[in-house]
Amino acid sequence: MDNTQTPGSQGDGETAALARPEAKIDAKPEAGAGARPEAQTDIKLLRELYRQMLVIRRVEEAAAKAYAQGKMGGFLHLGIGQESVCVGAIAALRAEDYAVATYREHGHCIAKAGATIDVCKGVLAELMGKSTGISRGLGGSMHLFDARHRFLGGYGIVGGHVPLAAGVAYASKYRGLPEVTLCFFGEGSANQGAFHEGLSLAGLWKLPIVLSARTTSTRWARRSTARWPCPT
Ligand SMILES: Cc1ncc(C[n+]2csc(CCOP(=O)(O)OP(=O)(O)O)c2C)c(N)n1
Ligand SMILES: [Mg+2]
Repeated sequence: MDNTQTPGSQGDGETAALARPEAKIDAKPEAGAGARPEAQTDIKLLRELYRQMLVIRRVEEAAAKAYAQGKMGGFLHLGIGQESVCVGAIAALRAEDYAVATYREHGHCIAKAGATIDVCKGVLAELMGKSTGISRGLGGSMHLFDARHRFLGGYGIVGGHVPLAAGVAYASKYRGLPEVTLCFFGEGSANQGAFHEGLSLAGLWKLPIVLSARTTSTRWARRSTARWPCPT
């Protein structure tokens, strides 16, 4: 039996999506949004990208509603308005490539899996802390993880995920595998030492990593100009 499969994962979609706790990162990745090397900027592709953006928007709207109703514990950091960033960038990946994101990662997780109904259910279940969630209900909003589609988090420590992504890229290079790691970060990451260490290692070792910066001047905390010595 393929070790990416679990007893429930070959049957109906609902069980299949959620039954992935044993998934191994080394296992053959499932085809998701990134699995389209032949993709061209044609109307079919644009329609698919728009569909994915819409799916992410609807999931986050549903999450916001559930959060307001007290159905979710902890924090809920939405990426409404930024759907195109994750969908567009992840569309350039292949299934074997990795994506690593920040704590505002719902869209990235959904896009890496191709915005299927299964991944949406897994994400929403995770936000509600259910054992059927994509991280078995142990993570919640900031800790989505989907090894099966090579989405490796979801991290709450701002900037701390950059060296982790560099480590993933290092592993690919060390093993001689033609994989790329796409690491998303917000401008807030640039305040963290780990961010600079990660970039330094990536540059020194010429790692197969792509860093995608997203400036959101007024999101979680104060405007970035209040935290930065120069405008972003
Ligand atoms: C190391 C660390 N310091 C502080 C925080 C508190 N914190 C949570 S979100 C945030 C702002 C992050 O800004 P950015 O990375 O640009 O993400 P955005 O909210 O704009 O998407 C901060 C400072 C944290 N989570 N981790
Ligand atoms: Mg920001």
